[in-house]
Amino acid sequence: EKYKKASKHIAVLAFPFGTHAAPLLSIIRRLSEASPASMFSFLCTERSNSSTFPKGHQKHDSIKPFNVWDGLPEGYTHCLKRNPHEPVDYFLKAVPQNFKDAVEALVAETGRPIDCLITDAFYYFGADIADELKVPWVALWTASPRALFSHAETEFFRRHVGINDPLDKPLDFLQGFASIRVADLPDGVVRGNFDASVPVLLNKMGLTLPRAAAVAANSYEDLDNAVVNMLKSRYKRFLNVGPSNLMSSSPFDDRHGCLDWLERHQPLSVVYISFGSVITPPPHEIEALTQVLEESNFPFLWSFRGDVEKQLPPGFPKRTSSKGKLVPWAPQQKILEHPSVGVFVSHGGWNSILESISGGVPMVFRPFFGDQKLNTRTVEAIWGFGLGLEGGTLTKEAITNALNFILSTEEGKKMRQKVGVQKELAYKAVQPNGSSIENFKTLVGVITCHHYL
Ligand code: U2F
Repeated sequence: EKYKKASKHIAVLAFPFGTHAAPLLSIIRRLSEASPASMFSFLCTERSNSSTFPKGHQKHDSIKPFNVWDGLPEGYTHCLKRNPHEPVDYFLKAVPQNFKDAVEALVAETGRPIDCLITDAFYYFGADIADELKVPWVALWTASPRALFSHAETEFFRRHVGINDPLDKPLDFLQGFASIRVADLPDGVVRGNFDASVPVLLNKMGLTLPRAAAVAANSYEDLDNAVVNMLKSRYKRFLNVGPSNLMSSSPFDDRHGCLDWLERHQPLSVVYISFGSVITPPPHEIEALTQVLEESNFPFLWSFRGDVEKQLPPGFPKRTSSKGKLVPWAPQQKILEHPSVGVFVSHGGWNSILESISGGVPMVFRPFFGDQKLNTRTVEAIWGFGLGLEGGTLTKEAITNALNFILSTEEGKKMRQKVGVQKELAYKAVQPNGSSIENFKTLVGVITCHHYL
């Protein structure tokens, strides 16, 4: 019934891995508030929908989740031992047909055609589906504008970087990239397996996004402005509408008492550690990190996604219980806003960087895949509020040096000042008349009016 009465029916195609679906849903919630007469159908896998949509989400009953096939073979089980990229490869074999089938079923079930298609920017095929439906296509990029630019310009990078060029060769042939090196570019741009499923997807995305009525990104205009301007010249509309964590207050769960624990610590003293939602570092790196934490005096809060009994040295949690806290999941955004946190040890995921900026916390990086090396280098060499580990991995010496640098030196203080400046700019972007708010209004116009096609 609601579908029949709705002024617009907007189909949303989400990407079910990493932290993609949650920021997309957070933007959809804001769009729904701005356009309350529209109905939004949010298509993703059952597994992703069940964690993205909190139980009893009646508050937003104009956003309905629909499940698409995840492409997994019968009986496939998710477990820590498996390669975390395996379900992604299966899923990418099922697209775009699973989405096409689901959109068809959705229209049949609701009796309501689609008026606009919003997709994760990964889904280059959104362009064709939208053309077939004769509706505008809006793409949301959930990582940094600079990573997007690297995929948009993959052909250009491949022309300028030879297969035998050294990994530390600077990309000084491109404005704004002189401090970035060949090794920092996302996987599959100039190195790695070009035929792997994600590089193929991102390369096609780079070629297709100019067809989108708008490309929205979870960032703000003042962060990496030169790159933002280059993207604006490539797309019909390139709209930074973030940081999404500052745009809406999402509910948080502190069942492990992290915030109370932080209350008991000195300002700027705590090391917060999290490697995001996909990765657990390899055993020898975990061991190096646990040794540093045992031997040093830093209080630490570690969101550890592995098996504490099996993956941490025996007795580690007990021996460090007076100065450390281990939890399986933490209210990260709130933690980074807490005055006790002095540094964030991270894998360099984009959401983590935005949340660290919003909390004014300098970072130490151990990047793993995708955009994480590029993010690390950008924060370290261009924005100056974080450090990549010497040698790139978690070793005792590299961790100790980086933590001491940030927590106990004058240069570390300067990093905190620099991230503080970004924090102010981020907050400014989301204030009334701020750039992200204005861009958001344009986005609302695109999804509610047909003439934007
Ligand atoms: C993929 O990122 P990840 O999900 O691995 O990492 P982030 O982008 O940093 O996002 C992690 C989110 O999970 C939250 C945290 C972030 O919003 O606040 N979180 C939490 O609430 N509690 C915890 O204990 C731990 C994390 C990919 F791997 C990256 O390379 C991309 O940059 C990213 C965006 O496309 O997606």
